[in-house]
Amino acid sequence: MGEQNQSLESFWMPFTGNRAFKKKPRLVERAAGMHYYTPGGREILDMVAGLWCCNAGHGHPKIVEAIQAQAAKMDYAPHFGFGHPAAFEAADMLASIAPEGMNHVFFTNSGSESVDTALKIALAYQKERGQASRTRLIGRERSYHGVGFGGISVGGIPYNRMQFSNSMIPGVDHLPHTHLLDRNAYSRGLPEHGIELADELENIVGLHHASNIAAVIVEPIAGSAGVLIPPKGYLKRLREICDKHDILLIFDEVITGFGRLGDNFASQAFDVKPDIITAAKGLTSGTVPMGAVIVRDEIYNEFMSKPGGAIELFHGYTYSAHPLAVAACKATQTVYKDEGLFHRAAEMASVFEQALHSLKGEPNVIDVRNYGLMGAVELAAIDGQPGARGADLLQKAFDAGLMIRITGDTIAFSPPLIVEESHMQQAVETLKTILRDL
Ligand code: PXG
Repeated sequence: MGEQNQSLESFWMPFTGNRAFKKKPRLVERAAGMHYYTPGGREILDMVAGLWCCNAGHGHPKIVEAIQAQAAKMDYAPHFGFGHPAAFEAADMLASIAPEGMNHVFFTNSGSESVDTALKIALAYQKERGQASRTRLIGRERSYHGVGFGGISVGGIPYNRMQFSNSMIPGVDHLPHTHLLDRNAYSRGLPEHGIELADELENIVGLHHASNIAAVIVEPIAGSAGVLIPPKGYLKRLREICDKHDILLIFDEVITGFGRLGDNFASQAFDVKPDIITAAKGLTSGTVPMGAVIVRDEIYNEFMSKPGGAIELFHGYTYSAHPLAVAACKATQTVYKDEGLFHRAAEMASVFEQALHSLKGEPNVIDVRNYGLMGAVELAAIDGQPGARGADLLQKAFDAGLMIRITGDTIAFSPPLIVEESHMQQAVETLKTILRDL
């Protein structure tokens, strides 16, 4: 069916201006390697890995084969009281790339479910270890932790909370965000200024008392809010303050996991060990929905230390460790390893940095920032119309054969880890042309 005459009415699209989209749709129907293809066959360079997830590139034959073979062998297996051997193997594979001492994995189907699962594990753990008064959760401004009630409550994106403001879970505080444009603009890698923002955690502890606080959750690099990179020393300082007050630290690595920062997880890239990691997206290179929560052994062992064989955690999903997701996860992790894609991401990071920073000085560009294969170019908003310039640019980029992600007036980049220098040059040249007559 052509792009023009398909009915788009029935699908209520997520996080999309439905009316604007349906007037002028941007449709893709095929993908391979670094590219999408429109129904008319036009090639679109994918500089966001779909939605920060297709880290192995599109349509990797080994991942495709594994999913096809599993679909033919066993469609579904229950994991409430039964098990499927491959699911245990997938958990082992994740434990082997997680930071040391984090060897237990709870499977979910998305980043949102991973976040809500992690928050529930944190709360239940505090209760299990006899610290039931530790119920408060601390998130951060401008953070995105998915769309579950837990996730939007600890999250810090005003529009995502606005329609639900009376229904947030109680007992949540927010750290300040770390985006200091006036002090850190055009930083390459970690910005110099802002470590002191972590000390706000001491103030929150001072206000509520540590004995009431369960966990802090942060994205090591905030993705959705426009790639906000932590100031030097900031994450270590958060870890120190959590240790001092016996508070759990959760890293939401839904975007930063699986090579995005040139290492297995941001935890390793930044050498800061959290107590819980949430993951999704790159876990299966976006091929089959799957999420995971990876916990420190002490947390798992606390649940397992009680006598008897009863259920230890009253939580789980019909599709936890779905066989298709497990097959995709195992094949994806094998591809990452065999093809050295995380190492490749680390090697390409400086080329990526050069390419992005060449946009400095173009019309309306007010910041360029990057770490690993994650980066952003921030544009000045049009007076009184925040987001309008970004929306215009998204459309023009698509028309010119380039897929990027826009948050407000910030362009985000997170290319598949197979990206070549020529793709980066193409993206930057396309953007230069558009910015010059936007
Ligand atoms: N945590 C983080 C850090 C995320 O980036 C989620 C949780 C939720 O994952 P699910 O799988 O439930 O969507 C995410 C998701 C964007 C964008 O444009 C980012 C996400 C999702 C959709 C759009 O930046 N991240």
